[in-house]
Amino acid sequence: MKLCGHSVSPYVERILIALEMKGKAGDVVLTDVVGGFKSPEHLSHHPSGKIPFLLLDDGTSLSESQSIVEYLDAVVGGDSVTPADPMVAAKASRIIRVLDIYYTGAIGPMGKVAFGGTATDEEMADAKERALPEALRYLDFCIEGEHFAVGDSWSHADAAIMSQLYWFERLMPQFGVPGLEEYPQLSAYWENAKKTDIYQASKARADKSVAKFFGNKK
Ligand SMILES: N[C@@H](CCC(=O)N[C@@H](CS)C(=O)NCC(=O)O)C(=O)O
Repeated sequence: MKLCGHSVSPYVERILIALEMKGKAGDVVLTDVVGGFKSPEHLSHHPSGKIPFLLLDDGTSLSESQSIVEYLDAVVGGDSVTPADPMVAAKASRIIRVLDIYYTGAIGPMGKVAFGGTATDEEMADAKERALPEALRYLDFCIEGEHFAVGDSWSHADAAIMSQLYWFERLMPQFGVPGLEEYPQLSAYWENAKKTDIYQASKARADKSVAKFFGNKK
């Protein structure tokens, strides 16, 4: 199986982290986008021309990082990243939704500006003063442990959080966004998560990929 994309993307990293948690990192080969970025072949697998997408040996493809994590969790074996307890599983899923809906929506203007786009002063102010603090408060509320976001082992929620917070730490200071100190559950969790081998390996991959694409200007 090929995973098309690069570690510069938190969505690619979500999948690679989840595979590491499963002890199955070797089951998927990370490759460049087949046919080239935004090529007709790329668009045939992902109509928005985004990364990542998964390409099976029989040509079947699947886009959307979370759908890919869930598919791989079901087929590659190893430790499950979906909690067995229904409530814990739902809470892990809630964290992922908070990240993918509220957090990702909130950082939109900063992301645009950081990667060469534009945002109005009003959009930036709303993101920094309202939307991002609201999303982080919600995330803080959802995190239940200092070592695992929910339950008593790694889950796909941890993979989603770690991959997004890598970019939070890397980009937000340049926009004057304060750190995570105001969010007690989240900051205690994040301080521990950062020290783990799983996060350090992800950070090393992402750092290398950022250097390749942006020459460390981000
Ligand atoms: N919801 C998607 C998000 C994917 C996404 O936004 N990918 C970005 C890279 S981080 C991308 O490919 N952007 C290129 C573009 O939009 O042209 C997922 O979870 O896979």
